[in-house]
Amino acid sequence: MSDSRNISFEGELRAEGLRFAIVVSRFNSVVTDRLLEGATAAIEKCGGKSGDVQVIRVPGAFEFPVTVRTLADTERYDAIVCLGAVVRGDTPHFDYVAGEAARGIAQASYDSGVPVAFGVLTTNTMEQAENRAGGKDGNKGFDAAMTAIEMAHVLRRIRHW
Ligand code: INI
Repeated sequence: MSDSRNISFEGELRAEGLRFAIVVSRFNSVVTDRLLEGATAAIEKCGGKSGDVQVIRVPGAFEFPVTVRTLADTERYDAIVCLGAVVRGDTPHFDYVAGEAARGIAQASYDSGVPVAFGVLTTNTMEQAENRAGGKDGNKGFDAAMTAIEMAHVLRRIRHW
């Protein structure tokens, strides 16, 4: 097609000049500290500056939605990353915490228009969580930050099209 507007695009993996908030849960901090290392490594790899990254620690994943919504409402951030680990126990608690975290984070992102990356592990065991936080299955914190960088550019480009 020859229409010059009919071009496809993807967000660039360039973090320079972007401002990020990373919300990290203290619950299961053995895992979430590793996710944070991965996320900051991703931003650094893409040229982001540590002064443009604000890290906010919250008690657990259930606290993500209201924190994300409040951060998004400040309009200070190009993207937000949530890093948590919800590990299944013997009671239905897991389902409430993981379900509300996912639902509320998504809702805050839809309502605010700020991209929010879901770096929240939901696993049956701690071993599975550790494998995904810098272990044999990679680092989902790194992946979440890469998604945040890409989506910041995608939404910016859509808005300025
Ligand atoms: N919070 C987590 O982030 N991960 C968990 O695995 C978890 N479990 O298993 O209970 C958890 N619970 C705490 C919850 O997120 C809240 O902080 C708490 O209910 C107070 O609101």
